[in-house]
Amino acid sequence: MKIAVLKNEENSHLFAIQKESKFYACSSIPTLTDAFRLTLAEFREQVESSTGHEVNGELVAPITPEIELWGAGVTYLRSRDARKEESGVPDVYQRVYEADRPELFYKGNARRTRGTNTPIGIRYDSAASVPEPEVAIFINRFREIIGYSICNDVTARSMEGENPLYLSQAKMYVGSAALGPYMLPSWLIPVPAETTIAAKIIRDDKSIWDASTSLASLNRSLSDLVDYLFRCQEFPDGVILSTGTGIVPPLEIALAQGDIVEITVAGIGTLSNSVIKIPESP
Ligand code: DO4
Ligand code: MG
Repeated sequence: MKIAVLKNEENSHLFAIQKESKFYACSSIPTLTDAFRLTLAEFREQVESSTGHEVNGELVAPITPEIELWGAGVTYLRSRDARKEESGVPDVYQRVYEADRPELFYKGNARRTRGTNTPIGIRYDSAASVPEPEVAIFINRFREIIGYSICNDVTARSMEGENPLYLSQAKMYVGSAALGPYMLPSWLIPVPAETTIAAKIIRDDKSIWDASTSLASLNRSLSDLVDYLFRCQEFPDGVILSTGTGIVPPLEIALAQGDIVEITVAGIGTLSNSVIKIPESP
C-alpha cells in the first residue's frame, strides 16, 4: 500500500491510497496537507481502517501548496568527494561533512515540483547539470516521519562548483525538483540497508550512466536532520526533506535535453522524468 496525490476535476491534490494499481479515497484525509496535521499514530490508524471508494485522476507529485520542500546536502561520502572534486573551495564540503550541523536548504514548493513522467529542467546558463537521486522524508507538524518518497534534487553542477554562494541558483529554478511517484507510509519502509537507491540516465534508448547506493550509507541519522530542520522554524502543515545524494555522476557525464532520468527506491517505485532545457525566459 502506498499514498498517491491525484489531480481530477473536483480536487487538484486528492489524497489517495494505492492498493494493487487502484486508488481509494480516505474520507478523513481529503488532501496530503491533512495527513501532515495528524500525529503518526492517528495517520496510521486512519489509513489502515479506511474503506473509501475508488477514485481516479492524474498522478501528480506528492506535495500540496501548503507544504515546503527542503534539501540536505553532503550527507554521503560520495557527495562530499564529488563536491570537493568539482569545487574551487573544497574545504567547505569537508567541514560540513564532519560538522554537527548539517547543510539544509530550501528547495521549493508544489508549484516548482514535478511529478513522475513530467519534464525536469536544466538551466541554459549552466555548462553541466546532474540528477541527484535522493530519499525524501515526509515530516508532520509534530516532527514525526510519516512517509518516504523519491526526490530528484536536480542541480546546475557547474554553477555550484564555480562558487558555493551560487547554491540557490543552482538548486532552485523551473523544473529543478521532481518528487514521487508515491509516498510509502513510514511503518512500511524496509530497513536502511534494504532501502536501495538506484539511478540511471537514458539517452537515445541507451543507459549512459547508472549507479546505486542504500540509505544505510547516509552519514547522519534522520532524527538529527529533522531536529536541525525544525530549529527556529515552524512547519504547521509539515515539510518534505530530501536527505541528500549518495550517487553523483562522474564529471564527464552531464544531463542533456531529451535524456530520461530514472530513480528507483526499493519499496517506493521509480521516478522517471525526461529532461528539457530551461531558456532565460521560460
Ligand atoms: O552542497 C551542496 C548540495 C549538496 C547536495 O544537494 C547533496 O549532497 O545532495
Ligand atoms: Mg542533493
